[in-house]
Amino acid sequence: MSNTERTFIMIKPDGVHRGIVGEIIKRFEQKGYKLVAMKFMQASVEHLEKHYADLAKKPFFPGLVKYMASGPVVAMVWEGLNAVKTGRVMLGETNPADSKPGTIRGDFYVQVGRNICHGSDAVESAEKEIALWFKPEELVNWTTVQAPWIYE
Ligand code: DAT
Ligand code: MG
Repeated sequence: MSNTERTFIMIKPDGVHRGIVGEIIKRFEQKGYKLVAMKFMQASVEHLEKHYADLAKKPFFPGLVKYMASGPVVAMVWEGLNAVKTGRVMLGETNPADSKPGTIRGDFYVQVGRNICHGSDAVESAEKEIALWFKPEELVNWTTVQAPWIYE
C-alpha cells in the first residue's frame, strides 16, 4: 500500500500529569493506526535539545526544553496510511486558537507552551525523530488482524 507511513507521536509532561495518556492512545487506535513502538520515559535536556534542534534560535526554546524535561513523556510510533499528515490533523494546530474541537489540542489545551502532544510534521522529520527516540530493535514488526477491515 502506498503512503504507509510512520509518525512519531509524543505525549508531553502536561498530557501525562493531566491524565490523558489513555485518551490520546485511544484516538490513534480507534482511527485504525497500528502501534509500532511505545515507551514511558524521562527525557534528558540534551536529548530534547536534539529533538527540537530546528527551533534552537527561537526565544521560547529554553522554556520549551525545560517544560519537556519537567516530567515524563510517552514516546510512540504509529503506522498507517498517511499517518504523518492525518496524525497532524488529529493533533490540531500549533496555535491554540486555530485548533478545532475534536482534535487533541483543540479538546485539551489553551496555551501554546502547554500543548499536550507532539506529532511529526513531515515524513522526513518523522524518520529522524523515530531514529532519535527508538533503537531499530524497539520497533515491533507485526500485522494487526484488523488490517483487512481497515484497508480495502
Ligand atoms: P508543533 O508542535 O505544532 O509542530 P512547532 O514544531 O513549531 O509546533 O513548535 C514546537 C513546540 O514549541 C510547540 O509544540 C510549542 C512550542 N512553541 C511553538 N511556538 C511557540 C511560541 N510562539 N511560544 C511558545 N512556545 C511555542
Ligand atoms: Mg513541530
